[in-house]
Amino acid sequence: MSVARHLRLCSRFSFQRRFCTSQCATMASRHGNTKRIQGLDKNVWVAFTSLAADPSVVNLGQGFPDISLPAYIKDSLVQAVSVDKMNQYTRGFGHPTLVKALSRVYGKVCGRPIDPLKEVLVTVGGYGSLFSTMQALVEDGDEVIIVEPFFDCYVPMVRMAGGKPVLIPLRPKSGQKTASSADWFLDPEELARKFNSKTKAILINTPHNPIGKVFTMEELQMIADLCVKHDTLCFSDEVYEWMVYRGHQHHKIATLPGMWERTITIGSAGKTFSITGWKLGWSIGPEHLVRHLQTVMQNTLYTCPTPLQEAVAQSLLLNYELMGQPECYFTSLAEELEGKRDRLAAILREVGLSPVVPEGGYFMLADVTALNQNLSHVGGDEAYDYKFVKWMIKEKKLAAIPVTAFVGEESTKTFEKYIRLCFIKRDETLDAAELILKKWKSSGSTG
Ligand code: IK2
Repeated sequence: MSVARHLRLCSRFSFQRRFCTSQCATMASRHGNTKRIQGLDKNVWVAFTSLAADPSVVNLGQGFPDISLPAYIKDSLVQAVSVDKMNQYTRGFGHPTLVKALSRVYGKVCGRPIDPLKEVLVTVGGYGSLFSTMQALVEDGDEVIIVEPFFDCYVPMVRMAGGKPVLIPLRPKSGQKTASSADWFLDPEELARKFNSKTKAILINTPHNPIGKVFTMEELQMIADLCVKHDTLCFSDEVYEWMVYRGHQHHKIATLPGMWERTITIGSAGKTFSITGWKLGWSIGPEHLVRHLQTVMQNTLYTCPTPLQEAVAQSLLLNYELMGQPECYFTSLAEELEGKRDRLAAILREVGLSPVVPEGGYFMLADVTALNQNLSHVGGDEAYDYKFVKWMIKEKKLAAIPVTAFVGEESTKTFEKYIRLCFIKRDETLDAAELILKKWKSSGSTG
């Protein structure tokens, strides 16, 4: 190409770019975001997933397993796609085999029959289940009580539905070191004060992300009593229901007296079978509530991928038959994870960090105060844990998640000394994390 032609093209493109930029600026000012997403543009996963994507970083950040999966889970998907009709749309509210499998498993767990067609909705992960719940049941101006820390999407989802999040923090038991997730509790009187005539629902999460608390029967009963007294709903996020460690038991609030008819229970195939990339989840509850979630589903996503649903159904049925036996994945995964939990806690203690040992789930908080890491040179007005994790990823090649991503502004000071680490990881990944922490300690800046 001649130089003259090259220059002509360049100036034409740069004119076009300038023209486009000014057009875009005009359009952006005329077509801003809707009110319902105002202020919701920041997201911890978007921010930290890209930072942890560097392959040289040991990733104990976002909650996805890197352990190997049971062969039958993968085989069941291969089998499903090999049948022509499994590659086409299926029933919108949930593939028939999957809703039947869910009604069998949860019928057994809840000790009541669950209608697969009317009391179950299959959707896109626990996220989809939470979204359809909020859109279907939270009205403009409704208050939704949220236990803090909370899985980060709860507040935006309540806001997008027009509701008002009302936060209640888990507090450390007075005078105790928070060595276990059981050391965090809801103050019954403080919780009672949050309920009023505008309260539509309380959103709970057990086992809890990020603390790992497994709510006791007494704690759930206290919450249930308030729901019944104030005639509110309960949204119970139980995506880690099978990951509960020795000495603790998962209870479903929906099974307490007066609660079935007012509770939506949220579950996840991604968490149940360590297949987070499959993004299938479900809501289970009474017909008079689930039918509204189904309305949201039919008018938004309509249906979920058929082969994935078929494969999850087959894996559920197989484990349903194994319930009570050691090979059942519902219990064998927790056993495998308990060893990893104990190992990570030991590593953290060895380098002088204080872990909060979880009773359930696959996350562990670590108090990083003992590291005494001076981050005053890091600019910006972010909370300490945000600065700390960004610094740790860059300098130490170890990724975690800052805990203040899971709290409102008022609780930032309480939680910014913690980071969250995920331990559903292969031994080699935990080995690599151990190496980093030990080197860090021997370089003199820990403990
Ligand atoms: N509810 C809770 C409590 C969750 O933890 C999740 C998944 N979170 O995983 C990311 C992390 O915390 O690192 C969900 C709901 C969403 O589940 P799903 O992946 O099935 O959409």
